[in-house]
Amino acid sequence: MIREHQTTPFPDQKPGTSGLRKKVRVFSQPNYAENFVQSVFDVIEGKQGATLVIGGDGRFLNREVIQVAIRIAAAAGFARIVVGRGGILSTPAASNLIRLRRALGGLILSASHNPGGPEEDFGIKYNIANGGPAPEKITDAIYARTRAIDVWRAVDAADIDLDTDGETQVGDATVEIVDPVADYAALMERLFDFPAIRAAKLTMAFDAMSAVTGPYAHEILENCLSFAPGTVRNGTPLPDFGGHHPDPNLVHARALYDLMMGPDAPDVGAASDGDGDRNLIIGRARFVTPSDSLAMLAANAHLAPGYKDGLKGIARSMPTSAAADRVAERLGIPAYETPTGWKFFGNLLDAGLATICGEESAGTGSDHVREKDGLWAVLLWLNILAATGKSVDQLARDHWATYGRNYYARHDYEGVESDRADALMAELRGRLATLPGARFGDLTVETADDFAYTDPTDGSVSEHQGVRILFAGSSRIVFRLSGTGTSGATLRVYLERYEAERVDEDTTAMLGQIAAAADEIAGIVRHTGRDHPDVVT
Ligand code: G16
Repeated sequence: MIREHQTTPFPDQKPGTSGLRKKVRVFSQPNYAENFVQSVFDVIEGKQGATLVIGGDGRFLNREVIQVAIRIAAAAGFARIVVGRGGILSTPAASNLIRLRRALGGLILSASHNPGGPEEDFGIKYNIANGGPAPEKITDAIYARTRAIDVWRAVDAADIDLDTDGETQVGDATVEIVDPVADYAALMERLFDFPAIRAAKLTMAFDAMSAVTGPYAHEILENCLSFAPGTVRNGTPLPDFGGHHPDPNLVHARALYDLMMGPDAPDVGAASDGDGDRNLIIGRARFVTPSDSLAMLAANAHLAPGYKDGLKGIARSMPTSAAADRVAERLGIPAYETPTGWKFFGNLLDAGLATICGEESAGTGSDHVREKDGLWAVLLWLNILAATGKSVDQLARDHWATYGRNYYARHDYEGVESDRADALMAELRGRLATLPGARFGDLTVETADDFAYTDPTDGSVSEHQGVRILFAGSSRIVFRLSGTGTSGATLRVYLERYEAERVDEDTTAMLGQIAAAADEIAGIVRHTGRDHPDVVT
């Protein structure tokens, strides 16, 4: 039986860079998750008889929202609902499952790298049939629907057992509980040379950050690739991630960083985030920035079986450094620059214009799914190290010797009052026309603009995607506000300097002048009251 539940709209259900992310206590309000899930289903077409995938990163509220979403999906007409056992699916594994099962789409429950627990964050994202995040025209329609919704419908049924593989009937829908790891592991085995990785006998520390990649990493790294037991650390997904931020950067993966800089470092240190789509790569005494990692993976991808025929193109988000562009140039393939957000890569991948994509925010991936993929990046690194016999450090040095180096850092000012952050961006946008020709120390502004993107496949235009200040000699500053936070605003300032020959300098020293120019241009201290960033990555 389908029961109708009267409701009223919540005004704040606008999806951000990657779905709707809010505090758990916001999501726990009666009707809050239900309204959003129903709004998704009200907007998408073709539900009758279709398949839907549901899974999440195991954070607090995951199981409860999955049970509700199953009942609403069954009432909406889906014939089959495929759910990861225990409610677990990493974001890339969910993307793979959507594609494999030819599903209409999927619900991914995650707030990614944001912390979890009763006082922390939760999120819901809808992915479409290609396995990728819904494009803006769908998320806009979902938001519009949330503003008008007055009823949600659910099959009147009890909670189902999420922990046992098999099928259960919920109304007219069949709910299938599946192994969250098996299909994904099989895909990785097709893309990469597992025997070569095994034979290289590399040592590694992989920090799953008590988040979703634990079960995937245990299976692939320790069971399939024979890395020593204990290679995977923090490998059990916990609802509160053990009280940590599951964000694989130098602040939140500090223990891994310290290990890799110390005398007992293994060959490779790696980590992934809450939902398994981000990655961190550190060699012995060598941190690789995500922008460099993209460039190095692209330059060497042909060494892995899945990419032996070469790449069709390389795409990066605008704030990501231009290191990958230099690789594309040398390979004679196109380079694409998109706004921040993986959803912008989907069309390029579907159209066969790009094979590898990446972002400064620690995301790298390829056309094997339509999400960024943390373990995929780790495995491609391992495949390249095995094929070349080089260390991470040697590979990085050789890369810079060939292409030059894009020194790069991101400064985050977190929890800034939204009004103050908006004022900073508005003032900056107002100054853009006056900046070309202006000098800041030794730096001369060449161009300054507010990035707008026209999708080459469907002509859709996305404006106001971040302010770019380009200096003579290819140095650059980008300013934008985060689209994934759940309280206040986060100002992100991206600093970049290209050097063709001086490739072995200290990043902080190389970016000092540019950082000073960023404050002078945007008035960061004046607007935010902060004299240093909270996080530098
Ligand atoms: C999400 C998107 C990424 C994007 C990132 C940027 O990552 O999926 O494509 O680069 O947000 O975040 P912000 O707007 O805060 O700079 P994730 O890992 O949070 O899903």
